[in-house]
Amino acid sequence: MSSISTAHTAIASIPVTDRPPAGQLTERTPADLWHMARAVLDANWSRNHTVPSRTLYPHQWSWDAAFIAIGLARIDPDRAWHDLRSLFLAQWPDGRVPHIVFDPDVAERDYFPGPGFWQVPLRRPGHPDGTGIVQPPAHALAVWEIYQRAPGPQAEAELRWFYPRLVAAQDYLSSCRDATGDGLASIVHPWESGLDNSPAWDAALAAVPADLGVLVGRQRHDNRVAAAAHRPTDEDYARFVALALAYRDGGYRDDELAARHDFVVECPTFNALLAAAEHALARIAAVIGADPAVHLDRAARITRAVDDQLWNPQTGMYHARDVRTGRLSPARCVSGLVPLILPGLPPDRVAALVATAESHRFGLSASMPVASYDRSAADFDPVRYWRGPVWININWLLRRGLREHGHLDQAETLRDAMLELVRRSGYYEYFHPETGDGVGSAAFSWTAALVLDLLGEGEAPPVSGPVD
Ligand code: 9WN
Repeated sequence: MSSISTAHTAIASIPVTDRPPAGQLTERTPADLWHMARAVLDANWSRNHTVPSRTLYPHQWSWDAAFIAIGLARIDPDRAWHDLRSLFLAQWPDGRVPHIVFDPDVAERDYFPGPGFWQVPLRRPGHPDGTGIVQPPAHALAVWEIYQRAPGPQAEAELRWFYPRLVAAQDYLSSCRDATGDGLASIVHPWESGLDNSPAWDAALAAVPADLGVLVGRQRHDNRVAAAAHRPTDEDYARFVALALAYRDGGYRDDELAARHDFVVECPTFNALLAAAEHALARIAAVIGADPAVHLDRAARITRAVDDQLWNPQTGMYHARDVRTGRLSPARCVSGLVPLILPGLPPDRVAALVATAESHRFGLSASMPVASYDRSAADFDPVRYWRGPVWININWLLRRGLREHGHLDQAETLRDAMLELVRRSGYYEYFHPETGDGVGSAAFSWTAALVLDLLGEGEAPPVSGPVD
């Protein structure tokens, strides 16, 4: 792991700041972007993992770790493996991978809700604490990406370490979280979607009481470090806290979810990543001598279920389904375009999804990447979390989908739009969908990591060692 100590040395010389350098914005070359992205990832490195942001998110997050590893693989595959391994050290015996793995050196007051809130029942020596909920399963995809950057005996050993763990994570989601037996995994909390505050959850959340009393004696950390106008409202936050408490107090059990729990929803992005993970596992299995067929079968089954259960012919996209009512959410959210990443999607669905992405609602053809919510919706909000802003991870996935289905020109347009956005604004957490201004954390890890991936794809820079 010599490259990890190199990273440590680099970190020491980088001031921990969450602001990009002023000036020179329009001068930035791809090489500048590359160096700046490395600096963001180095500054956000903490002992054995990368935090999403020093200010807002001081622990390790699950799907962030996958996106971060994809970028790290471009500059330092050892560090990518190491980072992702640290997440899986917190995996539960039932296979779930916590949505946050807590850094024991971070004080409880520096993030809410921290380990004291989650009170995870099972603490195992040598395993870090995490939460009891999950995030989208992007990790198999990341493992396969890292392997491809630097294949060889050591990388094969990593595949062998990850394979049973990834399979256990998939098994947990495909069995315990299949609340209706329809072949889709349900989320039990908006935080599990990764698109936390999306209008996709509004209909289902309306049934959850917004009791502000649950916030009494509990201090929101997010509003202390980010503008309240960008973050979920107190009402929604109260619902988030109440749902987390209910799931926790039910012992993090998943039986009879639809009858016992107030929020049980099938998300198109979550399930598309679940199927994409099976495709990645098939490739991994082929390298390590396991059976790819079982994964390809599962991928095909999940893909069919996404298409059967979540497609809305009126809107030409997928929608979240409230398992308790059986109804699709009426909101047109970007999460409903992400199934484009699935290889087995019927061609008419692909055509409809691309048309929806290119329409005025999402604006794929324009110079700006795709917004997180229908731009023409009355409640479209350009700065509030997942209710309008542009996010790089989602656009990176959409670009993969475009390439998967041969839409290479649109994929290039999207790549250019993403690079232009960070060239102008920096490695922000998310971006205003009209002005392109950066919003949220100014040194956000997955933005930097995925831009490294986009840059690396074009110019094939060195994968390790100093780039100077
Ligand atoms: C709650 C860390 C995470 C991302 C999510 C993003 C946001 C947290 C929050 O930050 O979620 O998990 O406080 O809103 O929505 O996608 O993983 O970057």
